[in-house]
Amino acid sequence: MEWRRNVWFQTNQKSLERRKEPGSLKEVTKETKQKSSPTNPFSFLEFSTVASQQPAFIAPSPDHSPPPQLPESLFPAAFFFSETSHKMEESIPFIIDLEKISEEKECKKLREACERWGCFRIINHSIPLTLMAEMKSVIGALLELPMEIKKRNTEVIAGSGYMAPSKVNPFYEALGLYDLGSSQAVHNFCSQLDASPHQRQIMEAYGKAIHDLAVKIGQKMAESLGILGADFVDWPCQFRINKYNFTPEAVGSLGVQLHTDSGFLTILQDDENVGGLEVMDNNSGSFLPIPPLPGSLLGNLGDIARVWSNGRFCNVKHRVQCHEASTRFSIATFMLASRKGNVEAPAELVDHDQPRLYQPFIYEDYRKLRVSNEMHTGEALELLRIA
Ligand SMILES: O=C(O)CCC(=O)C(=O)O
Repeated sequence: MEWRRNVWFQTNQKSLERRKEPGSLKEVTKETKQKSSPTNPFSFLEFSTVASQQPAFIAPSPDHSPPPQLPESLFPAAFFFSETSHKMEESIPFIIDLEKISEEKECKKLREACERWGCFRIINHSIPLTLMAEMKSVIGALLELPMEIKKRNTEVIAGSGYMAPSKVNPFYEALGLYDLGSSQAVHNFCSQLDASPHQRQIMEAYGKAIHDLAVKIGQKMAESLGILGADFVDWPCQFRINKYNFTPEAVGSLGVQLHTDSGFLTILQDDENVGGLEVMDNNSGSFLPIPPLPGSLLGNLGDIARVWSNGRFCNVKHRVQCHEASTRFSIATFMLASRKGNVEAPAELVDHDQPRLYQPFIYEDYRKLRVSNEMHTGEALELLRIA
């Protein structure tokens, strides 16, 4: 354990030094502020910055052992405060330690994160660090394949296959599959891309581990609202691997536009070196950068989480900004909605004081509603609102 702590402290020092350099996140944030103009749609937004240093790379153990159990005090990066107010009471209770999730305090923290932000970091999640690192290297190789091979990755549902760089997102491309819980779907994806036996093995192991994790976190989110026995095992998961080809010209522009995820819960392995993800604070409309926290994952709540919780949980608006000319990768697992029947809040979450907010609907219909109306930030929910 000692050597891991040493790696952490040494690299963390470097990270602190880097933060002071021109071009660091803080500097770029300032620059973005200065550059904003009446023609910039985001010019009214106020940026906040990270209060303290981010932990650095934690070397993976060679034996697929569980992630190191670092105490929360070693993860100060998860606490933010507003650059203008500097009030620590605005900090986000943001890190969820899955090893402690059966404790009341941690479960309450999960509920608060879901209600206030719709977003939280996950530590001690039990996905081996080596598997995460190997998966990153597999997706790097798959996204390097020639275009004609990547184009074989066709859609099963809208948006589930290959996405080439486009006019809207010129620096972004992605490969994907529907659905991760199906070994046949994973097999088909690997075959489309001529994956090697090793790449298949990693995809299968990662797919199973991350699917199980999404199910577990879904259950804990439900428990945090007092719903026991909610079962997410059969909820389909869309899977997407993202690459951001950030060139020097891309600096200052968006890698992915502002959006909410349409499903219930997204588990994101964001790039451990290259930041850029920002979430919107629904209270103020300002953006918070989410700096990398190596070895952790991120939980993002989508539109279905808002409906299922009868308005208690927040669907987080987020986007990816290019801050540096560097390739960024991320791996997203979207747990969508129940395969059977309607999307609706369980009866336990509906009563006289909190009447049902949304009419029950089929998830696929909701997805089409979003696409056909070009409503990418959850506005389509308003079309289904009944209270
Ligand atoms: O790359 C990221 O960090 C975010 C990706 C994302 O928002 C998405 O895939 O929906």
